[in-house]
Amino acid sequence: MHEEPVPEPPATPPATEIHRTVVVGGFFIAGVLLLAICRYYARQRTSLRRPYRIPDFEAGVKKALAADAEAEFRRVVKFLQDEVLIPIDVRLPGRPFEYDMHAFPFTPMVLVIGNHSSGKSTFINKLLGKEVQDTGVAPTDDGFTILERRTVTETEDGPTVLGCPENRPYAELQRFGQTLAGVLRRKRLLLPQSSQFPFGLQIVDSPGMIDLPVNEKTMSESKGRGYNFVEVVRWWAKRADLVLLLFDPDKPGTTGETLDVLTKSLAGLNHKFLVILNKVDKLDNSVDFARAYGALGWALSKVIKRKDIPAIYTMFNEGMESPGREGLPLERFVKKREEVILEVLRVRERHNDNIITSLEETMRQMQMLVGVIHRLRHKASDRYWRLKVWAIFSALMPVVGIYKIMHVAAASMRMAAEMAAADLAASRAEELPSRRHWGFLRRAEPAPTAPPEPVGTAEEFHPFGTWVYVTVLIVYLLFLAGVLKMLWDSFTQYQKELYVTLEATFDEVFYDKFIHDEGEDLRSRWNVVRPKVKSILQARSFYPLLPFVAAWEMQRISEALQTDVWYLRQLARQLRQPPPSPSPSTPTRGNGNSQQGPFL
Ligand SMILES: Nc1nc2c(ncn2[C@@H]2O[C@H](COP(=O)(O)OP(=O)(O)OP(=O)(O)O)[C@@H](O)[C@H]2O)c(=O)[nH]1
Ligand SMILES: [Mg+2]
Repeated sequence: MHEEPVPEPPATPPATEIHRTVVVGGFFIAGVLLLAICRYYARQRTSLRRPYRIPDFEAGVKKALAADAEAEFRRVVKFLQDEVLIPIDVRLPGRPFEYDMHAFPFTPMVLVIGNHSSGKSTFINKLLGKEVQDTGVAPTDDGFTILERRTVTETEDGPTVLGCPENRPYAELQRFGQTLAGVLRRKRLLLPQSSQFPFGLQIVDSPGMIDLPVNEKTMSESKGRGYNFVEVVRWWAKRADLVLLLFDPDKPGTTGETLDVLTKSLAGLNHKFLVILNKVDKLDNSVDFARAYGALGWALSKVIKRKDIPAIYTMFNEGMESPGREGLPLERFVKKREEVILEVLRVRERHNDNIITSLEETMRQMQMLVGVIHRLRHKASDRYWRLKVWAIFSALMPVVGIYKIMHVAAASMRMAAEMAAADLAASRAEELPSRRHWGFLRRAEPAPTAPPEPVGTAEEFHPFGTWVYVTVLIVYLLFLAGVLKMLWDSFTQYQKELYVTLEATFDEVFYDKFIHDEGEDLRSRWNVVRPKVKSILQARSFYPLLPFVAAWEMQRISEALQTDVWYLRQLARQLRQPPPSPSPSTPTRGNGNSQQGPFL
């Protein structure tokens, strides 16, 4: 009978193997989970956690934009400053971007600067429709006056302005000292109904620039003004939405303070200043005009390093032309003046755009600064490591050399000592036969072979005295100190080289950008960033320890530039749009007076 084979039960793995698989699997899963959690937290830390939501523009922008665009605008600007820029800025020595941040609230502002007696105060008076500022041929204004339209007339002194809660950035002026506070004032004015000057706009009259050559030492303190004029003007220019830069035909040159203001105070702010050649009514003929215009254009081309010189507005102040005087036909210049006035009146519309432009520029400047600092840091670290290897090599090589020399010297001295001992023994042995000569009288003895004097083992053998070791050690230490000093000198020299060749480092970092048209833009930004980089380098004497900014921080700036800045522009556009037309029952006032509410 055929018997069916009984199938064997499947082999069950031993219990220990199951146990091991479970443990390994458990560890693996736990590891993966841990990694995921770490990644999640790293993402959380490094990504932009916005307190606002950027609308999905694909799905209808209009519907998605914030209801209170003004508040949203400020929130976005504040978030980008607090979360993206300030954390990097605080780690940079001297906080180079501290005064580039915006503080709210701040009323739109026009700054009027120029040579003394170029007609600044006269222009402002005409604009206000009231003789508010003193005018005169001699230098008249010695300080900064903020003028604003209000429903009552009052004048406030500097300290009151600095603590003004309606314009928070003024508090920053405190850093320029008491003297500036002493020459700062604000005039709130009740203007005639006919005045075209709107509510909610500030215009700032400034002291005339002295167009005389000044020496380096007096430049920073600006001819005894008691405060750093150039820096103060830069502060105003940065905060302003429009800068009017007035020249008059008598002094169209750009020397002294004017030169400083153009090259330092207004650097990188080309987009918001208007160059005005005022008082053209004083020119007798077209030859004089061409000369004055040409002189100003030539002088500007010297200080504004751009291919295209900004347009020069040629005008004269209203009512200043002498009646019946034969000169240039003035109609064209009246038109130009109207253009300038229009620019002033449009400033409130541009205010938010200016904030965005300035914020974007600060971000790009920070990117540029960090890029250059990184390259310098990398170069310096690289050189430092190479020198460190040299230092180790120079420290070890003599040790090996000295050890070898002393070893060989000790061995040869030991050999010499042994040979001397053997010689001694041999000579003693030679003396023995003379004694043995009489040996027949005694019992015959084997001739003793005298052992050589022991010189000790290699370890016990000390051929050199302590002074030799001390001398060798001192020589070695002196040599080492010399080598280290030489290496350190070469490193500091290299650092100096890096400082001097900053331009080359900048070119290296941005070489690919110069292929495109961005080159000129980058160079003008570099003019602003360069002094910041230099002051960081001066603050850190050891470049490998220059501040480090992580890649994700830079990534956040790029992301903000791409997304948030664009969102801000949408908000600004919404804010620019005229408010819904008022109901017929609501009375409106002309000349922008309808917006006086919050500024009263
Ligand atoms: N011919 C002519 N004279 C003008 C014009 N604008 C101003 N003035 C005269 O130039 C002189 C100086 O004018 P201001 O307005 O005081 O000049 P400023 O730039 O404010 O001078 P400072 O405050 O000293 O810097 C005054 O006598 C004005 O009357 C103009 O367009 N044409
Ligand atoms: Mg004046």
